[in-house]
Order: sequence, then structure tokens, then C-alpha cells
Amino acid sequence: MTAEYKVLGDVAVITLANPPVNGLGYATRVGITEGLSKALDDGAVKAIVITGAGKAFSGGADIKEFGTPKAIQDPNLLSVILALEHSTKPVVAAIHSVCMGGGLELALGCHYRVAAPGTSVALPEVKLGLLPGAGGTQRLPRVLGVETALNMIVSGEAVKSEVLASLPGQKLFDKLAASPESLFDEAVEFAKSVAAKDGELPLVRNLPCKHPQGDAYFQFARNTVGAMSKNYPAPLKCVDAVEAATKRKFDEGMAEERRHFTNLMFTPESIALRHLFMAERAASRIPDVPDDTPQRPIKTVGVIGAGTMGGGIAMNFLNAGIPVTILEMKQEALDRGIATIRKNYEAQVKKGKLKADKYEQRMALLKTTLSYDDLKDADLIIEAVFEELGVKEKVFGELDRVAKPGAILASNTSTLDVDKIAAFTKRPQDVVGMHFFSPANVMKLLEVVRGAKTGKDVLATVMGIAKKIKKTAVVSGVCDGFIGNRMIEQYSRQAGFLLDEGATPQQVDKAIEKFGFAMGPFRMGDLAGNDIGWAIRKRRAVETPDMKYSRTADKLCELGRFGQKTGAGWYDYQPGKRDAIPSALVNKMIEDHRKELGITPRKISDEEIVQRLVYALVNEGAHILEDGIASKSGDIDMVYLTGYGFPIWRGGPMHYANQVGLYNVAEAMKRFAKNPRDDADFWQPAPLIRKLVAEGRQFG
Ligand code: T1G
Repeated sequence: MTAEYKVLGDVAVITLANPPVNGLGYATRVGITEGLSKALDDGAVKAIVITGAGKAFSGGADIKEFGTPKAIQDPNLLSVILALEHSTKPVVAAIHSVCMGGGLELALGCHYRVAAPGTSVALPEVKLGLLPGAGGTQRLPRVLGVETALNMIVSGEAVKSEVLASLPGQKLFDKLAASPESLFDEAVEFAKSVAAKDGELPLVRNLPCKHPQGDAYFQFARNTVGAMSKNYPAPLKCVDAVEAATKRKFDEGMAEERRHFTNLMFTPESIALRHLFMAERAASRIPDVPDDTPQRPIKTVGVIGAGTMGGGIAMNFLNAGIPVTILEMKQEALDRGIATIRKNYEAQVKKGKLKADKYEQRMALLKTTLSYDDLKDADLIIEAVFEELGVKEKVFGELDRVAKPGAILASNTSTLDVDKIAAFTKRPQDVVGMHFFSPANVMKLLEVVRGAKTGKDVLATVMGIAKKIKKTAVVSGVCDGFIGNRMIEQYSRQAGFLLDEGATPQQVDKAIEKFGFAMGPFRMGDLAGNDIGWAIRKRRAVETPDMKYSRTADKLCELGRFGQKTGAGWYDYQPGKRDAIPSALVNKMIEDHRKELGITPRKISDEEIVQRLVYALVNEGAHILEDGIASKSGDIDMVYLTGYGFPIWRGGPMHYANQVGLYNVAEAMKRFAKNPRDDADFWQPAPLIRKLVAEGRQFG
């Protein structure tokens, strides 16, 4: 059982003890109901306190149980809350740290609630594509008012206990403890005080729930919420459930909530969001690196290169309060880099996203230098210099000379071989790739590239510091392009072939943007610069000549149409504007190229466009798993969601393939392999896919 029971004088105490966040799994629910029965049967007990051990009161229903029989096994959460409400002795919830989801719903089933200041209170189910399913939509409006409750339920955001306790007329908290340390004692004292009271025990379900302008308010709420959640069904169901709380009897409202909850549980969006919740946390787990691997302390960081990437990388550490020294070769490069960092912070201050004093505090942590010797005390040094092996060799040679023993030496390379870079030093065990995505101070993704000799404690340290700087870190092995860029290579190849076969850039972009990508491959190329891909294709033409591409993209670059930065790319642009205008010149160039290839253009459906682009990611992702470059398919999903704009509600390319059915994906690939273009080799379903299909399994 994962709930403890003890009696202190005439007060029984039930303590949730299901680390790490007291998820309300089956065993915990049994522990609560058994503790409650003991308390009710014990004549000496006059009142009951429920609290949570460790770092949370409760983080809610046990997400790990979802989809298993245990999730609904009685006593399910609704039954536990009903048992609390039927208790003949007062039950006081002693709430601290985290009180979320089912944890808050459990507290709302108690007669009284005493909270510690600083407690994060939320109903975050909407972030999992659900709505509160244990009475939250019916009870929270009764204690906080309809509008406050609906805002919390639709946003899923946490609010501090002291803020909620200060709301006029709130009935969520009967008492705010003086401090987290005194919470428990104050809750026990409070329990004693109410035990002495006569009369009916207060039940939230009996409180009135009305909104003075109900119809108008909920119409407004529907319009607002609907506009923000086109791809997610849950938010509007939250509005329906809360409206039911104002217009129906409590039990009828509960029935409506239950209906919505049950339906939402099986929607593709909720399944995807719950997959991502687990995948994001699993990504920080490295199979052969134990969780308790000691991490090296990172007190100061060195960054080499004050360009766009170096400046952005430095900001991540400054934002986390970690001092940074930026090294450049020339003073004007340093000055330019610092000016860019200042400009970025000033823009945040102007938008109200950063307080002016915080900005100054961060800048005070920033030092600059022209000498490697000033990096001798840094615990972590990240280079973000020109993407050329010769330059990296010089930098790592210097770092090997000046860095203190145990310093971690990281390269921000996006494609170069980390093992070769490590070999430029006498300490390959301290060398690792930290591939940030531009803009480095904004994009969440960090690919942590482990070399053959990278130490396990180095990996554990980098994963730990990634969490501190709020990055989603995913470990990649060493290969050309690691995980993300290796996959986008195949995605881009298909985009080019689709043009050769009959599609236009705008048709391809529109189809994949309708699928959910923020930007199609051609608009993205124009934004990032078509010359970047051009340089990589030239390098690859030497290293892997058998990799075939459409020549269209090269022809575009030969015309100097690098995209927005040259005022023209796949699309035309008006001066100073970013609107992508279909280009007659480019479409003519594509038509002429088809003639050169002897290809008769055909009508290509949007469905084929989406399948060719997305299944290209899936097939390459399967090869990446086979090669051991990524250790789990959820990692690949996290890379694509946080670094490449894959639509969140579809859960990532590998999860999406599971949803489509790997049999269907493999059959589509076989059809593409028959395509006249000589790309049959690529479209052979990866051996891993063929194996999973044969065994009727999915990506794990
Ligand atoms: N169930 C199971 N495990 C959970 C969990 C949960 N609800 N919440 C967190 N964990 C695990 C997580 O997987 C990780 O474990 C560890 O705790 C630390 O998490 C009926 C149906 C609570 C604010 O959505 O927001 O109640 O992967 O790294 O940064 O209406 O976790 O390391 O093994 O995030 O300190 C609603 C989700 C559930 C809360 C703590 N509740 N959790 O943040 O740690 S649905 C939620 C969080 C529900 C009812 C409905 C955060 C946190 P591992 P962490 P953290």
C-alpha cells in the first residue's frame, strides 16, 4: 500500500507515500480508503488529516496507470472522494508543494483544506488532452467562482496557494498556514478545532454554483477557447462541463464530466499528449547511465564564439544564473556579440517578459575575453565556432591546453563527427556534442551527442545542466546529422522529388502545413536560407555520392535565390516583407527541369505529399533506432517536436506512425518504392518496421 496511517492523540493521519509525486495509483487509493475505515472505526479518533509525503501533496492520478485496468479499478478516484464526503468525522487536507489534477480533486472531496504558502495548485488535465475527471469541473467553480475556475481548467496552469487564498469569497482554503514547515501542525490543530464543532460537515458539492450572465459568459468562453484550440477537443469540453456545473444538479454535472472524460481519454490528441508527457521525461534517462551517476558541478561556463549561436547559448546559462565567459578572436566580434545579447534582453524587457533588474543581473554574470587562458577555471566550455573540422581542431587543441582537469569540453557542431573532435584532445572522455538549435536561447531542443569515449558522468552532467537551463535534451550517437538533421535530409529529398514529379512548392507547403507543421519545407528553406542545404548537399556529394537528390534546389541556389535574406527563394518576396508569393520564374524552372529529366508531370494528392514527407521521417527514424543512434522512439518524437515543428497533437513522427498503423505505413512505402524515380532503395521499409509489422507490434 502507498499510504501510511497513524494516530496522533485524537487525530488520525493518512499520508500519501507514492514517490515521486504521490500519483493516485491503485495501491495509494486502497491505502486512503483503508486508512479512512480505520479512522472511522476507531472511537478515539475525532478527526482525520490527509497529507502527502515528500515533494508533493499529490501530482494527481497516476499517469503511468492510464490505459491499464488499474486506472479504473475500484476504489477508483471517484469512489475515494465519495468515501471522504461520506465520512462522519471531519477530514482535513493538509496541502503543500504540489496539489494537481486528481490531487486537488481529492482535496476538494475533503471537508476542509489547509494549505502551505507556495503550493502550486492546478487542474492540468487539459495539457494531457483530457479534462478533470474526478469532480474538478463541478467542485472548483463552487469554491473559486466560475470564471477563476474555468480559467484554471482551460489553461491547466498552476496558481500559487496564497494567490487563491487571497481571492475574495474563495472557499478553496479554510486556512493558509504560516509556512510549509508549520503546515502539518497547523492542520492537526485545525482538525482538532473542527472536531469539536456540532452540525453537518461542509461538503463542496452542496455549495451553490451560478454565473450572473451565464449564457453570455459561456458563449464568450466558447468563442475564445474554440479559437485557441482548433486541433484539440478537450478545452471546449472543459467549458461544457463547467457550464453544466452552473445549470445542472451536482450529480448530473458529474455525469456530464464523466462522459467527456471517458470520450477524451480515447482521442488521438490525448493519447499523443500523454505519450509526450512520458517521452519528455524518459528522454532524460540514458539506458546505460544509471540515474544516480555522479554529476560534475557546473559553476562557470565558457563559450567560444560570440556569433548568433554562441550568444544564444550563453544566454541560456545566464538565464539560469550561471556565470559565462565568452571568448572571441577579435574585440569587434566580441562587441557585436554582446550587443546582440543586450538587444535580445532589451526586447524581452520591452515585451514585459523580463524585469529590468533581472536583465542587469544576467549581464553582470557575463564576462568576455580574447584569451583562452581566461577559460582555465570553467567547468563546462562550449564551442560554437565555424562548422569546419580544421577550425574545431585548433579550438580543441587550445582547450586541451588550458582547460582544468575534469572540465567538460562540448562542441555545438550540427553535423561533424564528435569522435574526430574528441581525438583532437588527450581527454576524449570529457568531450561531448551539445547541439543547440537556432535561436539557441529560444529553441527547447538540445541534442547531446555522445562520442565513443564520452564518459557516463559527462553525459549525466550534461543531461542535468540541460534540465537546469530548461532544455529538452535527447542523447544521440555519432552519425551524419545525428537524429534531427539526418531525418530532415530525407524529408527534404522527398520534397525535391515531389517537385520533379509534378507538385509546386506552394502545393507541398500547403499540404504539410494543413497536416500541422508550422511551415512547409520550401517556406522553411526560404526562412533559414537555401544555401545551408546547398552546402550540405555539396559536402555529401563528395562523401556519399550515391545519395540522389532533385537538382531543383541546386538550380535555385545557382540563381542566387537563397530565400528571404536575398529577397527571393522558392517564393518571391516584396522588399521588407515576409509574405511568400508563388514565383512564376521558379515554377517555370521546375517545369523546364522536368522536361530535361523526361518526366511527364502528374497530379499528386495532398495525401501522397504528406505521406512521402512524414513516412520519410519514419523510415529514417527506424534506421536511426536500428543503428543505435537513438535509444528509444520517444526520443525521436521529442527531437521532431521540439526542434522541427512537428504538430504536438500528433505526438511526433514515430508515435504518428503507430497511430496510422505500421502495416499501413509499410504498404505506402512499398507503393512509393515502385515510383519511377530511382528512389526504390530508400523506400524499402526499414528492417525494424518490417519486424514490428510481422510481429503486430509498434514502436516502443
Ligand atoms: N502520475 C505519475 N507520475 C507522475 C505524475 C503523475 N501524475 N506527475 C509526475 N510524475 C512523475 C514523472 O513521470 C517523473 O517520473 C517524476 O514524477 C518527476 O516528474 C482524474 C485524470 C507534478 C509538477 O498532469 O506537472 O489527475 O519519469 O520531472 O519537474 O482528473 O510532474 O522520472 O520516473 O515533471 O518536479 C494530472 C503532471 C494527472 C501533473 C512535478 N496531473 N506532472 O514536476 O518533476 S491526470 C498532472 C507535473 C489526473 C484526474 C486526472 C509535474 C509535477 P520519472 P517531473 P517536476
